Amino acid sequence: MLYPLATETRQLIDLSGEWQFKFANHTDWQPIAVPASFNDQLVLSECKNYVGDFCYQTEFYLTPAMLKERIFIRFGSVSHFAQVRINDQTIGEHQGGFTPFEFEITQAVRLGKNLVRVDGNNILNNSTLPVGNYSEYQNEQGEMRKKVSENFDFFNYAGIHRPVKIWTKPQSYIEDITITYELEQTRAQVNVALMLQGDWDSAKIRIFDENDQEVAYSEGLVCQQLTIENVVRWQPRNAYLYKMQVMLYQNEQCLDSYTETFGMRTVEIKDNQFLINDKPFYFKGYGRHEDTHFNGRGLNNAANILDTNLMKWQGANSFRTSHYPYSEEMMRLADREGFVVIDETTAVGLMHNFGAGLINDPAEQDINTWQKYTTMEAHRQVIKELIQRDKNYACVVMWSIANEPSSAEEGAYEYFKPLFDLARECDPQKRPCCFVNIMLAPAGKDLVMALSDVICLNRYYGWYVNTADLSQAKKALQAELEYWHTLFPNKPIMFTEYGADTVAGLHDMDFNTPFTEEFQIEYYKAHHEVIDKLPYFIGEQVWNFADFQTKYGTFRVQGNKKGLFTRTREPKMAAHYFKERWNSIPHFGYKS
Ligand code: GCB
Repeated sequence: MLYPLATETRQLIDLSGEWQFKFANHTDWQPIAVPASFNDQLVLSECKNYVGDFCYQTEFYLTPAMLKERIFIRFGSVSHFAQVRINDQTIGEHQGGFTPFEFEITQAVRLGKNLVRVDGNNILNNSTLPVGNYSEYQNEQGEMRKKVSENFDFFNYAGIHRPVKIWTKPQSYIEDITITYELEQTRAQVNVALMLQGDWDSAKIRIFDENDQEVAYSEGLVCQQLTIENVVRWQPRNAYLYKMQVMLYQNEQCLDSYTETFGMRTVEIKDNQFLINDKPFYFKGYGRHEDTHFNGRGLNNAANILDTNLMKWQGANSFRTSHYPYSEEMMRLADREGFVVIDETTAVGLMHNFGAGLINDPAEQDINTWQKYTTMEAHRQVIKELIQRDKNYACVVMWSIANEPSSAEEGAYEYFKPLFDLARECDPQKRPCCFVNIMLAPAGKDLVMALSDVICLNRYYGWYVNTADLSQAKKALQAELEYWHTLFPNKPIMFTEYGADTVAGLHDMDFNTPFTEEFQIEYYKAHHEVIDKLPYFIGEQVWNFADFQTKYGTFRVQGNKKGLFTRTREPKMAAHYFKERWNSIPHFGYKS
């Protein structure tokens, strides 16, 4: 799916700004910012925690020139369901809160003023991703209310989270561009598959380097091959992006033009190493969240740029899009800045018995996740949409099919096998695929790891278990890592999460006091003593980059405090510790 850009044949209107908003059944509209979550803009707790239907609307204007073209409306994302109306005509709907969708609206628009209305809802349940525990109850006034208790550890922010754009395209247009390539030393054979609409007789492709010099040209039909000599590869933290201009022609006349940027690198897993451009890469970085003050989960470009610069300052080279596809703006930034990305679906919360003791109905306690949840369809959809959207990014080196599913329960392998197959089939670049394993499904109990190319572990020894006992934590960690290695000697192992909640400003003489800034550092040092010695351990992604908002719970004090930075991005002491560490670990060849 192409990112919305203005070109010489396409116009773009960005509808970001102030829209009108109301909860369903309310009569009064009120101002709201788009893109952003509605939750933190409305002050009252019942608004922040509202579950159910809501409406957004705004106006846009079309000129006579625009009406000669085909006209589309494109949403970066709406959490979690949206039905779109233009001038009272229903145009289409989309389920899934973290992927873009686009509808043609040519037949519904008119010259001058047009009205767009979005009827959305933020309900999550047993069939959606993420998974939520949905219920209904009567409040003190006897009114029915809906409730979603998150089956995951981040706040269920909702609304129009990413930009909305009106995009004109010519009558015949380029719908999609898929780029694959073979790299041999300094030569690249680039294969381009075009999806084209309407009438045309040829497509011309020009590739430009970063100095805007043309390095390859071809003319033909929907599949074309070009050769680039003296290729500069995309490297972690040293990105190089080519520009591919695709032009659609009929009778010598250019009908449409679109420019896709792309980098080229190889990815391979061999002898328990993760090779990028044939060299063993070491992941240094984070699991993150799209989470900021005011914007909630909505796009915050300033925060994205600040975060990227903070990660550079620390010598980080990678992150995982925990636990959902991030904005296209962030993906483009990562591609440009050379951050290596593990690109994750929305599959989080796939564990029915997670808080078994807290499930009220004892009859529910023995029910198996893979019988209880009906997420297969949503899971297939998000895998397809994610890969379709992000397939051309060089920064994406691996797809994460799920975070912490119940992978030790019977039925887990059968659930995941077709999903890994689907991801491998959908990806034109055939990148590795993984899932992220939870502590409750350790080596020997987990049933899914055979499908995963990398053993990605979220581990909390010394925090949720062996709390503050770092010497026991080290022993338990070492034993588990060795066990995984015995089971899968050729698979590399990495942390996709490890961390300890830390309240900024909390200090103690005793370095073993949980929640203090001193303890956070000691916790990480203990883990590094173990992993630095293991040649097959290929990366450390800290949980989390910054403190973030979660649902309410006795384990959470205004959210999750495992950030190395606060929610407003002040560094905790551990941020400096990692700056020293990561700046002294090379991106390649650390363990060789
Ligand atoms: C995990 C989850 C993450 C949580 C984290 C924690 O394993 O993947 O979403 O926030 O633990 O802090 O407990």
